[in-house]
Amino acid sequence: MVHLLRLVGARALCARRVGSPLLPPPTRAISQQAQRQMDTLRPKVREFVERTVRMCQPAEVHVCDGSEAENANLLNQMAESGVLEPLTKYDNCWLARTDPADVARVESKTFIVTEEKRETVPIPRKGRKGMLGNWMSPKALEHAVAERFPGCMRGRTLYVVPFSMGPVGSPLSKIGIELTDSPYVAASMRIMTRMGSKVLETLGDDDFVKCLHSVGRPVPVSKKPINNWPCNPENTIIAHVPSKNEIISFGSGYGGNSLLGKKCFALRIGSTIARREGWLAEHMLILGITNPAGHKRYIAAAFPSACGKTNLAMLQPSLPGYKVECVGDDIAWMKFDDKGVLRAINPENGFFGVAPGTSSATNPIAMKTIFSNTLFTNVAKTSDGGVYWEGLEKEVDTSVGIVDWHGDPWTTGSGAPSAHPNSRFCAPAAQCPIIDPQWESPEGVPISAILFGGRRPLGVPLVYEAFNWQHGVFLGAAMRSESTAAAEHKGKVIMHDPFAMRPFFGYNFGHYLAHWLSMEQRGTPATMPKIFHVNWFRKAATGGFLWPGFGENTRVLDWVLRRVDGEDCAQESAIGLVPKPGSLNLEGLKEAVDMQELFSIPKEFWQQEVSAVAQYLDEQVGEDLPYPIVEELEHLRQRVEKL
Ligand code: GTP
Ligand code: SPV
Ligand code: MN
Repeated sequence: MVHLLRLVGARALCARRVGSPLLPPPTRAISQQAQRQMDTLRPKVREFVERTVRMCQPAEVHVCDGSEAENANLLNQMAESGVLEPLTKYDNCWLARTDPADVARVESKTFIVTEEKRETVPIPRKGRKGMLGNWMSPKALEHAVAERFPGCMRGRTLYVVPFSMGPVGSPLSKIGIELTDSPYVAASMRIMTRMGSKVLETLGDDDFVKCLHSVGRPVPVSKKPINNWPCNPENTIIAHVPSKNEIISFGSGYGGNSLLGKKCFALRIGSTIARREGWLAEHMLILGITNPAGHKRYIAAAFPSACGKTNLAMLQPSLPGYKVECVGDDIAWMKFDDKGVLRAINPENGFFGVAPGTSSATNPIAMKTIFSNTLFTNVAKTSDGGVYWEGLEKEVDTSVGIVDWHGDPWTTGSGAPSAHPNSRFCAPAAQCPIIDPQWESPEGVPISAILFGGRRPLGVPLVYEAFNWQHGVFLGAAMRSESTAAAEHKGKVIMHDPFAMRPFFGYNFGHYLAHWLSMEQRGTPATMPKIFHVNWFRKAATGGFLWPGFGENTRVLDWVLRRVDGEDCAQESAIGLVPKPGSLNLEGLKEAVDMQELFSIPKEFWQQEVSAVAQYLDEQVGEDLPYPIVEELEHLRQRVEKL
């Protein structure tokens, strides 16, 4: 940033300005109080703030201390300016409605910036568009910044948000500072991360990840923001510079685009740090599970966005005697300790969970977590000051009036959904009634099994186990899933989403695979996590799900744990180890399940699957595909031919 901002300072006057009025008014000097706050900052932080102030020209600067009083102030200010509405039915809960043009991550405008393109993305075969991330050169970024940032915060307050990913002071944690002109982002970061003065104290004079964020609408705005949600979708860009640990985001105020600790830091920049330092930064939930004998283990699971991580992380076991506790619902940082045991922390401090589909029937634990101190975005609102979304039909009194996520009156059967499919709650993790006692353990929790999975309506069985680590890495590489509303994709198509990380790789996926394969050398064989593939979403010919899912997924976890214990309950199949007939505990299952169909491995489907994966890996990863993955693919092809 230092280097970049210096250049920008020099070029600011001649740079073409986008999304702002032609002649912005001159800025007044920031207040003495803000200047005093800035004077207390240590040199590296202060330099970052001062350079940003010079470039972005905010009207005011506020260094966040993370206190209750500060938070109350922020929330009340946002309520006054119409950014938030209080949800009077609950305790300290608020609703934000975004501009309908700013509702999800924008993968097409997300870039990794490196000197060499190949550091960021494998070179696709001729004529193919690369699908494993977008590369930008440092020069192009410099230009993009110069076009967007000078004066972009005029009339707004710049919030200095110091945050720790992971418990403050844990050896596995990392510190970032987000400079943002969005009070919504500042308040959300206080929920999603450990935020405030303590972080600055812990940081001292060390380096930190520099996160710069602007909604990209200097005041006075050229056109009135929709829903009081300033954003600049035409000029949105989310850029990451791994070599400098920098994130630069412009134009969007929502989710992973703007809460920069989450996908940008913990996954994209995180994966590049993890590669350098020899660990893993993954799009995974972490849960603790105790079996009826009282033996507790931890499981991590990677499913693509909106494919069930939050739900599994908060599972209410249907099998008697089981207990599940939640460590994290979206991101895991995992490192082998000096005994060769893989240990994981959840770098986050809150849940930014998909609202639609969340109900007392599907996720009662989430329902107990989200009705205090929570920011809701793009859900529907009831006339008695509560929230509503698809899935709550049986829980909300139908006599109340409902306004949809646009703020318009809504009734059942009006066609369009009341809540945006990617509407979310942002709630403190500590409020989760089943938060794991070890969730803030500085050394992390030991991981016994890793699950990969996705939405596969056809052909893919409920669960199967990898033959070994190398095969497990292949299962991650070959992941595919039906697209969801969490990103800008249109329609339901089966997309390749290796490791559920396709939108989040911070470096070349081929190198990422080599890194994963190399992890086997770091682990002790006896405690190396076993790898599984699961699919809750297989459908019957009639269209319904074949498996009841949610709490009933305990039955799959039970089988997984018995495999971890070495029980002889699996048999070989063409695609991996599947449960021996009768070994999946179905006792007490309320509805009949067509196990034949749920576990069938249709030859034709798998032949197509093999060619689709082969084509994808060849076209997309090409020269950078590690040989062991090619080998696994060939072995799968041979086994499927024998079906
Ligand atoms: P991100 O926050 O985007 O990373 O999503 P996530 O992986 O945490 O997904 P989440 O748990 O929020 O689930 C998304 C949707 O999947 C919700 O509508 C859930 O109701 C649905 N879902 C979750 N688990 C199951 C399941 O076992 N079976 C079925 N049929 N649906 C499920
Ligand atoms: C996801 O899309 O995987 C999310 C939501 O968890 S966001 O933070 O917007 O990336
Ligand atoms: Mn996610």
